[in-house]
Amino acid sequence: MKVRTSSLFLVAAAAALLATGSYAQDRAPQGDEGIAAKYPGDVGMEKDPAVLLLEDFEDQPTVVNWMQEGGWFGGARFGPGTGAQFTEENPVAGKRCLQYVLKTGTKGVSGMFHRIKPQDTVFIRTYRRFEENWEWPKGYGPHDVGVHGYLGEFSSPTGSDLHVLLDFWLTGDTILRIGTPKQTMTKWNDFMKENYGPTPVGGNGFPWNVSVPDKIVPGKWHCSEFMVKLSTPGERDGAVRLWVNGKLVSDFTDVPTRDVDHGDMQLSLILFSHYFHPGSPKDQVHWVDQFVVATHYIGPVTRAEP
Ligand SMILES: [Ca+2]
Repeated sequence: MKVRTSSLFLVAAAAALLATGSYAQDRAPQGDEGIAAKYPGDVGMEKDPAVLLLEDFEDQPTVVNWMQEGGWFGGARFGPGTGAQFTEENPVAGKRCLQYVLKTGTKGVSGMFHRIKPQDTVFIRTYRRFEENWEWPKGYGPHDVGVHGYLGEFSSPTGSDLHVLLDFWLTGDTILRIGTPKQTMTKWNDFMKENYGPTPVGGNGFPWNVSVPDKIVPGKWHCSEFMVKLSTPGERDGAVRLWVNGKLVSDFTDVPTRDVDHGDMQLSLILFSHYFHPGSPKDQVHWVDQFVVATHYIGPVTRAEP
């Protein structure tokens, strides 16, 4: 009876929230509630009006000059000898994925960049797999991907006016970090502690305030997605969310991502990095696949009905 009363109360509360509209607007989607559900295997997803970029590595990625639109720049090179080569071994979807070959001490291949049409809200989904005998570097990172906002010239990934970076950690954890070195807010470590409580792996990473994410399992694909919504200049109404394998783990809607001096700043640059600060402890490989940037929640790759 107690359970029943409680359930009824929850139903009534949910109905009340839906009636006000606030719950329906603010609830973060999860699982297959995104764009990917409409495109099994991600096939044809690039045509969706919400999709800004789909890089599935099925065809040769387009490489352009620095800061040009329509492709990857920043030293993007592929093929034998570059440390980044295509393979047909175990892709997430399609026939191919990209394999990174790390030699002992290597930090990774050069970070690739891609310009998107400037946005206030961006979702980024990526798949990553580490070899079964994977050994984590004994230090910071690796970074995985990032999104940047800046005014004037782009300086560097961590020197831009706003950067939100998806990182992995040597404990097999997934975390989102933020930095705004040229804005009013610079001390994110303190801000996190004072406003959001202890962070999972320290520093400027957002806590997992919704659920604990799946650990990275070497040999298995790990799906991460994050979103950044810019705040009204000078207000604490920006949003940052992180999903791991389709499950929401971090959800913050009071983030000051844009100060009054950055009213014209938008999200315009994507970083595809995979950078290990201390270098790989041995020769080993890892893979990426099905990278998507969109204006709405994407979700994990879905499969066609049998
Ligand atoms: Ca693929």
